[in-house]
Amino acid sequence: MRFLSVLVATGAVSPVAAGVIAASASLSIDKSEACINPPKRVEWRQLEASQQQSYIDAVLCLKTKPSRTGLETSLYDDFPHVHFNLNKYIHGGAPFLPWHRYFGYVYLNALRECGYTGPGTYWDWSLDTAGLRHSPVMSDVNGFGGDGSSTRTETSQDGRTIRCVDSGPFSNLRPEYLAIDPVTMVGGGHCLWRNLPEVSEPEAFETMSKFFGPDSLAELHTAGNWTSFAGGLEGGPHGLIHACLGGDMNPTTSPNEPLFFLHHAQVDRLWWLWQQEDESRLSEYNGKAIHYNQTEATEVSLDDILMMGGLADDLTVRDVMSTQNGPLCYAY
Ligand SMILES: *[C@@H]1O[C@H](CO)[C@@H](O)[C@H](O)[C@H]1NC(C)=O
Ligand SMILES: *[C@@H]1O[C@H](CO)[C@@H](O)[C@H](O)[C@H]1NC(C)=O
Ligand SMILES: [Cu+2]
Repeated sequence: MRFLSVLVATGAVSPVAAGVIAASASLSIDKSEACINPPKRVEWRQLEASQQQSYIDAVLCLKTKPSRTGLETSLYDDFPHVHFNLNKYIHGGAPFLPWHRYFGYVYLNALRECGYTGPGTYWDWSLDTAGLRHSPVMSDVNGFGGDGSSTRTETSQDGRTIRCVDSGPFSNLRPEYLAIDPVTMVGGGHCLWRNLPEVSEPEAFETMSKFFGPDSLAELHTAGNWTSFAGGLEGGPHGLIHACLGGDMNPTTSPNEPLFFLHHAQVDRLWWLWQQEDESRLSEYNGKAIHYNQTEATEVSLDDILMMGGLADDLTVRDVMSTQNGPLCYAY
């Protein structure tokens, strides 16, 4: 709380954001509560302008809340920190979709504690193949700001020159941690940074954007089994959007980028839409993963634990397979 009052005194946080502060414990999940009328998540463009603003204010507010995972930094920084620590388990294997589904749910709950009352929201980037920077999502007004700046740069913790986002609501945001390789993360803070290939390498963007456009998504939707669907989604459109924002969206601390969560909600929605095609897909889960504290990949199961590193109760994969019949309780 002392940290917060210093920020308020120096005007570093808006009174609106500061008004909702209360130290919070790890999110606990009541598994016995029935899911009735699951609320729908909507595309960013479907939110009212006031809801967009309230979402953005809540994101900024996370920086003023204490860490839940025992860090000396903020609740904002807990998300990239947890994501980095679990890297081997949550990427490149079966847990990718269920873990990120739960992670996005925990994040939305954190925004709720910061006063956001609007619907959960996703970014349908398949609408933006003409250039991500033209998307309303990347607007300076009621959006997440645009590309990094070639004139406002700084040196990151690992000695790179990074292009700071210098427009929009996050131009003063300073994420604390940065993954400098898959096993090393450093503190010290840096500006939120982006580096859009569509500006620096338009031809590369044109090639990549075909793979996250409507035709590619329609093809992915016809995948006949979990392995081809989940693998195609993670390695295809999911990875390409990370690459097409660049900057903070690339390293394993990518939840530093506020758009990470709108992106992953879209990834989650694509899985949800695929699951809608056949009820058996609500329990279709197989393949391998490098489980926590292990080095070799082994078979997964619906009873595997999805760890949240202290941000929230751990759940099982089974708990999150359906968003509408289980503790998460939402739809698209
Ligand atoms: C899943 O689908 C892919 C692509 O159609 C196919 O090659 C693979 O054999 C299928 N896997 C299983 C386990 O059925
Ligand atoms: C892995 O190791 C960490 C740290 O030692 C421990 O907290 C965690 O419970 C372990 N995870 C599992 C699934 O055993
Ligand atoms: Cu991830």
